[in-house]
Amino acid sequence: EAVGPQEYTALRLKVKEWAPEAAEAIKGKVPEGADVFFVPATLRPETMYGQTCCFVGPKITYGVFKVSEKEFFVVTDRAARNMAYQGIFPENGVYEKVAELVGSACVGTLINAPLSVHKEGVRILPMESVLPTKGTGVVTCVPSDSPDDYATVVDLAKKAEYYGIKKEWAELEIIPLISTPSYGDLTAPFLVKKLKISSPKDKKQLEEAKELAYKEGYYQGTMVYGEFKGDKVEFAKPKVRQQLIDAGEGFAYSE
Ligand code: A2H
Repeated sequence: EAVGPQEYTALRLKVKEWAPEAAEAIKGKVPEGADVFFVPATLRPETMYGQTCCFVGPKITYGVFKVSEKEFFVVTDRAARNMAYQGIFPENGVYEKVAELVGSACVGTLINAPLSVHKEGVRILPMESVLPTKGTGVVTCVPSDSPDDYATVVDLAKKAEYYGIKKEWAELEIIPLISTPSYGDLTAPFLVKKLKISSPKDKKQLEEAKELAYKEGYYQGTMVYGEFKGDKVEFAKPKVRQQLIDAGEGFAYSE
């Protein structure tokens, strides 16, 4: 766990098509024609090209918060409260919840993920290990570079029926984004295999894989995709972050 404030990049993932249960839950509460965004918080903005889905905790209750008449955010109450003191809502300290959504009801929702190669959109999928007490409670999935994300999508595809999802939602193409001397250009799949991680429940090995991936990616990584291809990750990270912010697709969020 990090000490001191974490500086995240929050992303705006716009809903293109709601899962039926979620559509029912927000009916009459979110104005027709307004945009709703799932808002994940990430420490790896330079990997956003590789988003293949977006995770919610299936048992977590999220709020739908009003940013303006035309814009609403799906995040935890806790995150909305923090955002209200960071100038993200119109009035300082004020956050207005118009509806509640349990994570499981959102599964299958189609969203647009900024920068992702998957322009057709990606799905909201369940991840048991999402903490309601960290970030926004929404986690965007980059299986090339996050061992947790990779182990989860493999498990979701394997047990699609059990999870009540379509297998193909968990099987979007994983593209190489970052190359490192030790782990090649698909760091997370490499480490998951190397540490013999067989499920998202292998907590200890996943913790180790996450440490290794993060350090190696940050200090030794070179971009092999996107506008900063050929540049060191350390250099590309703030650049991609700033681009997302300038494009209105992301914003700074800290806690
Ligand atoms: B990261 P830190 Cl490619 N519960 O984004 C569980 N995990 C959460 C979360 C929550 N409520 N909120 C954010 N996270 C994840 C990308 C990524 C991330 C990559 C590689 C590593 C990585 C794509 N997922 O994180 O405890 C988010 O996943 C490993 C450090 O605040 C976020 O960044 O340090 C990261 O954990 C924040 O973790």
